[in-house]
Amino acid sequence: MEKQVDLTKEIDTPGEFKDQIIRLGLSDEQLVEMYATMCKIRHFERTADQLYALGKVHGTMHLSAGQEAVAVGLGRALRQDDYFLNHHRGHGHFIAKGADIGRMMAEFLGKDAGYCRGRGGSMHIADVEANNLGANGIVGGGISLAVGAGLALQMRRASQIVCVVFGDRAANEGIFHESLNMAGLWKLPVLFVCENNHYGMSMEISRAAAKLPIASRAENYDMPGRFVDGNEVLRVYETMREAVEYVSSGQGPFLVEAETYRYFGHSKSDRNLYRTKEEIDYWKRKDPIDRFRNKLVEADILTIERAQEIDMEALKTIDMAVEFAEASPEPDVASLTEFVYA
Ligand SMILES: Cc1ncc(C[n+]2csc(CCOP(=O)(O)OP(=O)(O)O)c2C)c(N)n1
Ligand SMILES: [Mg+2]
Repeated sequence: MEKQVDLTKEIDTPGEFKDQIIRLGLSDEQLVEMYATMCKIRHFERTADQLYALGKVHGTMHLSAGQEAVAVGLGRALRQDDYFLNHHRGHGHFIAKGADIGRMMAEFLGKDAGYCRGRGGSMHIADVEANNLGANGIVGGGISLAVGAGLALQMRRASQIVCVVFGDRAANEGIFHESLNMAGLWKLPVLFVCENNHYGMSMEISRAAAKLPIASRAENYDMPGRFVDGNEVLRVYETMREAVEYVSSGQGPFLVEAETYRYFGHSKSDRNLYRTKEEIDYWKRKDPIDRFRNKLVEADILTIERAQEIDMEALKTIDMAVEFAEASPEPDVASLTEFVYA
């Protein structure tokens, strides 16, 4: 079977960017902030990788470098008090949704200041008070939890929605189909976001899905479905904004599939032997941060010098988060059995 992506195809349509900005009504400040958040996520992932190599991180890790535009486009479209669930590759989404980077790093290092008091690690960042219902190491696990949260919101007649992010391979699990069916049937306020990075561990999507795009599955569950270039932050934002408006108006659930690519291996045990150089080169040309920076510079919204400064400031923020995490105490041994039972 042919791969899903034509590696020779044009990446951007000339002249599109200015139209997009006008249509979306984003200020220069907001655009630059989106760029800065993408830089922060990239540095966060690189730094987390380095900390792992130094043996400081407990458990494994799934890094999302390359997928920053999905996180930032979605983060801007969601409202502060919307509920949020995530999967194992979720650092970027939490950062874009406003999580405290120091507490995230502390969680990775198993420190008491971490979001789960150092007990969860990279795959378990949760902050229930901030309506962040957590990440999940069970592929597809968050999808059904989102349906439960959506039902609770509907019964309470709340104005918020719940958003859940999951991977392309989670969309092949039974839980995806059961959950979308229920959400479509009961018209629950759930935004389903499938982050299609082409791989579930090492197998390419075209060898795993009978029909693409995944977004077309929405029709079977009576909800709108959209496929979007997940490496183009403004297109992601526009699509997510449409989806958030639809779901929060009470019309029911919505499925968005954002196509993107991860640069690192699946997890820390991946020797990365299954991708061609041509494929990697294609996606490097489509890099979400480079593309957005180039467009901002072309549109005179950012100078190259200012872009470099923003990048350095992002790195500094991450370094400070690491300092905070390293200086934080270990959890008290006496608290070992706390949080085991609810
Ligand atoms: C129910 C279940 N099956 C298998 C696994 C092992 N596993 C962890 S991640 C993964 C691939 C997930 O791929 P995808 O959903 O596309 O997310 P991505 O890793 O690409 O972000 C698998 C099979 C698991 N954690 N849970
Ligand atoms: Mg995947």
